[in-house]
Amino acid sequence: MRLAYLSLGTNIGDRGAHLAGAIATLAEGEAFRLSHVYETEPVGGVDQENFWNLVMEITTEASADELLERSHRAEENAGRTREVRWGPRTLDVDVLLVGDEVSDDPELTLPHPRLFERSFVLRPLRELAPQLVTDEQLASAAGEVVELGTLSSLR
Ligand code: GSY
Repeated sequence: MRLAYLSLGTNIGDRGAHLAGAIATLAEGEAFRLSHVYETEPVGGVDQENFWNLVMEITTEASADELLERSHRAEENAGRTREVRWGPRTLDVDVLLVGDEVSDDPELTLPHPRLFERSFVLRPLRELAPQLVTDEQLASAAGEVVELGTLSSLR
């Protein structure tokens, strides 16, 4: 049993519904915790709507590949299309960390290669796991983020 952290983001349509709709697919019956939802400035240069982001912690027996497969399934269920790189999307799920596993597999690099560059990941991750994110890492990460509240309070 180990802890895995996934980052969820959405900026098309009913953002709360896309986040809420993904949780059961990602957890597959395992115990989980959710960070608050954050409204975040888009990172990546494309002019688009703000995102809603959160981080999910799963206490899991799944392999990293199984977690990646759950993530793809949740994106497909949300009607995800991949037209524009860095562009708007109904749902994006990134596997950030799976225990202390390290992998340079291009399909699933662990820890996630851009984990420490993005405030929209670090703020919610730090809420769940303060020991994983230092003040310095948070200060040097890109993008404005505003805490909105729990996912259930926004539905
Ligand atoms: O990498 C996840 C998708 N994404 C996001 C996101 O989730 N939040 C913000 N704020 N910017 C983003 N740019 C991309 S691509």
